[in-house]
Amino acid sequence: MPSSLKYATCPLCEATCGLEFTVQDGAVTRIRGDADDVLSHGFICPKGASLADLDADPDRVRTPLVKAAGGFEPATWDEAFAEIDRRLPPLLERHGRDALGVYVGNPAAHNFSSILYGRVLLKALGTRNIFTASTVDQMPKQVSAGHMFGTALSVPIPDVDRTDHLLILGANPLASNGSLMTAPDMRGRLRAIRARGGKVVVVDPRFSRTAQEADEHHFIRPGTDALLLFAMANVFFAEGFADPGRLTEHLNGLDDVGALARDFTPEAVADATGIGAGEIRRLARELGAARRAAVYGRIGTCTQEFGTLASWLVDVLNAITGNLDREGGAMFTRAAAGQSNSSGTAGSDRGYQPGRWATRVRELPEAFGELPVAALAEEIDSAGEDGIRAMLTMAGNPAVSAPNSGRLEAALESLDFMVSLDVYVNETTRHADVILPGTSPLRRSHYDVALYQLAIRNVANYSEPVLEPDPGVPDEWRTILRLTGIVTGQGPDADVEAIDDFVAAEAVRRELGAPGSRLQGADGEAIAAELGDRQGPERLLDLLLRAGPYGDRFGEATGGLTLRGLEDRPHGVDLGPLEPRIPDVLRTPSGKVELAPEPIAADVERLRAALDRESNGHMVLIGRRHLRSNNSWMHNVEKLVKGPARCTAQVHPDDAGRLGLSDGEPARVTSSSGGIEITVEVTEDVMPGVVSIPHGWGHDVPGIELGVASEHAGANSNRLSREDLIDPLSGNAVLNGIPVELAPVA
Ligand SMILES: Nc1nc2c(c(=O)[nH]1)N[C@H]1C(S)=C(S)[C@@H](COP(=O)(O)OP(=O)(O)OC[C@H]3O[C@@H](n4cnc5c(=O)[nH]c(N)nc54)[C@H](O)[C@@H]3O)O[C@H]1N2
Ligand SMILES: Nc1nc2c(c(=O)[nH]1)N[C@H]1C(S)=C(S)[C@@H](COP(=O)(O)OP(=O)(O)OC[C@H]3O[C@@H](n4cnc5c(=O)[nH]c(N)nc54)[C@H](O)[C@@H]3O)O[C@H]1N2
Ligand code: SF4
Ligand SMILES: [Mo]
Repeated sequence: MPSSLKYATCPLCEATCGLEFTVQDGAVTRIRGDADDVLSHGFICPKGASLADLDADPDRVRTPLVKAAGGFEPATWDEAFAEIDRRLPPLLERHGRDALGVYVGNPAAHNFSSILYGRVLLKALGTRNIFTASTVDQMPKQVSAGHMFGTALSVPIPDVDRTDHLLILGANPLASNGSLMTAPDMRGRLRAIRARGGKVVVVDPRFSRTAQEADEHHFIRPGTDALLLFAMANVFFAEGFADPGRLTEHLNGLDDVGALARDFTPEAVADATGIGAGEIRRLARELGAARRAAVYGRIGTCTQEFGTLASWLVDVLNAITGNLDREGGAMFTRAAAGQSNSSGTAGSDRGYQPGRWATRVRELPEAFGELPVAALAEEIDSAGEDGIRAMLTMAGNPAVSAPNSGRLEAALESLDFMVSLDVYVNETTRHADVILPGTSPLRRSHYDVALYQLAIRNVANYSEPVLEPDPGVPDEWRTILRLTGIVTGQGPDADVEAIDDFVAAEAVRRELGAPGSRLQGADGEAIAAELGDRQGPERLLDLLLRAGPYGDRFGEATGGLTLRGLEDRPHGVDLGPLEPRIPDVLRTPSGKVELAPEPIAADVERLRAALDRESNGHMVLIGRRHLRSNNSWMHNVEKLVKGPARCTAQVHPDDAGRLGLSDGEPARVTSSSGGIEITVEVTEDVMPGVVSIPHGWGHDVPGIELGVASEHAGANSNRLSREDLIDPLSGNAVLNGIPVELAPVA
């Protein structure tokens, strides 16, 4: 058979690179970056290049597994669903819908099936106990965006291709390939900023790969970004150049921010942050003087004690320097499909309403319909009669990714029943009673509904599957709808196609009825008919695209986007650079940017108390990412894990000397949650007083089926993180800045 070329978007991380696959005899023989991709222009990283290895991994689960006395047994789909039907509905009947907890992991956000059908299942489940990886990640940014702009994904994105000054805090896009910023090839884009005479500044407790590419790097004490950013804002107000420019008339609370910033002078924060007052003034003045500048903060500014405040202050600085919603500043993407800030009208909404319900034990509020995963273990082990008795995990590995893994693992083991939709038997799914396999990324279609809302250009790109489906592994939307059938009382053999027709009809109804809908007045029946023979996520996507801001509105807008049109453009469609969107992007009740939202302003008191905190000589733990890793789950690909061990504890030579630690030798790291043993790496790249350990490791627990990963086990840093440390406004876990002790292993 001659070989053929296929093009598909990589679903592994937020960069959404277009890849070119050479396919021969039903197998991928070569993977390259797609030079013609409208966004990535040929960029690829080692993970994307390993998609065929991931697909071929013999440990990848390809058949349902049901737990028996001696461990997991392969089962047919009918057997697996029959088992779920036998055990789950009676449990919900007896204890109520909230007896089921759900955890949705990161790959679900990159999965065309689960992003569109996950919400159908969650609604059908009717439980309030919904947890996701968002509360060990970006929830603080969503909360600040919700309060300031009205929706969770109204996140300003640095316009990196046009900016002259980029201030990066707590992000290492050269390793992570970017987050809340879909921008493949950040190395190239940072170099371009410098080549056009611009400046890149990185603030990070570690001299990261991104810092190496920058003009300037500043160490910062973990968890103190809000202090630094406030002090920069203070400089702008004190020197009289806080000026939102065009936005002035679209914004409330400028004076309030000035008042809140008053006490946070550069001198006041210098000790706490570890950055001198003179340096802070210079950083502020240079940011203000740049013709076009953007401030960008990511995981290091979110998964910390003041995550929401830091996330908010990033956009406060963007606003008061006149860079919010301006070319070369921080701008709002206008995604082609499925985003709440691209339909409807400004000022017509209720805005963000947090805290509609709360967890049972600590009464932590929900945010955007989910509860903090830091509370999951206690909701299982300490909520008594009201507690969670069963779990459903979808594409998530909370046993490794959530705080205090030791406690969470014990809680998972104590459940009455657990189902996992996943592709491996790992630290989490080993606790399940039934594992339902998901699909390989190469064997499913793809459209990145979520991440195109966060891209540095407006793009749309649909991919067909590269390879034929695995025999016996259905698309995940079918599995999700079959589960929906069970929890809605239709039994284990519900008519998936009929449920899907219902879902699609509902989606049409919603689109037509939405305020400001572009389909207002259209004939729903005709639209349903026109969506024609498609089913599953394709039918929903076609609807969302056609009803979206670039859509053909079912014939009303000639030349507009349709799925058919995207199918003919395998390299994607470029819909242009970001454009100013204020005020129409806003969904706050006032229709304005709320620069000093009341709940956020109220949290400033807590930050003030941090000003006087003395450094007590203890070490604090932070995380890091490596280019060849992906959270907890790609360590079973030999190509990615070979070479020097990446799960090490990086410490500064001063600390190593003081604590008696030696490079290459094991150390014991402990916190109030637990302890791990890990190899020490002595390096000046990490700030004194700080230890950097990547998360996602520790593949040495019994009962997992990860042959390669077990050989490169590493240690699970979340045995050290603490469920009691959260950012109160978002409920997000504090994963950076955790007090720990280090000692050599005798
Ligand atoms: N200490 C510390 N902890 C952290 C972080 C940190 O920086 N430091 N980072 C946090 C962040 S940002 C995140 S996003 C979370 C991630 O947390 P999780 O989402 O819980 O963990 P992942 O490691 O992404 O695990 C993904 C799971 O999905 C499965 N999977 C992969 N592909 C598919 C698929 O196509 N279908 C299905 N059904 N399953 C699939 C994998 O086998 C794995 O079990 O970790 C968080 N935890
Ligand atoms: N290769 C790879 N790529 C990934 C992932 C992966 O696991 N591996 N995970 C994906 C996911 S789920 C996400 S959310 C993104 C995350 O993407 P990024 O946010 O870019 O994540 P990191 O690379 O962990 O970079 C975080 C940086 O914050 C620093 N930091 C820690 N604490 C603080 C602090 O208090 N203040 C400041 N200023 N900095 C601090 C750390 O030293 C680190 O350099 O990456 C995604 N891409
Ligand atoms: S950067 Fe991300 S999207 Fe691009 S190839 Fe690598 S893993 Fe895939
Ligand atoms: Mo993440």
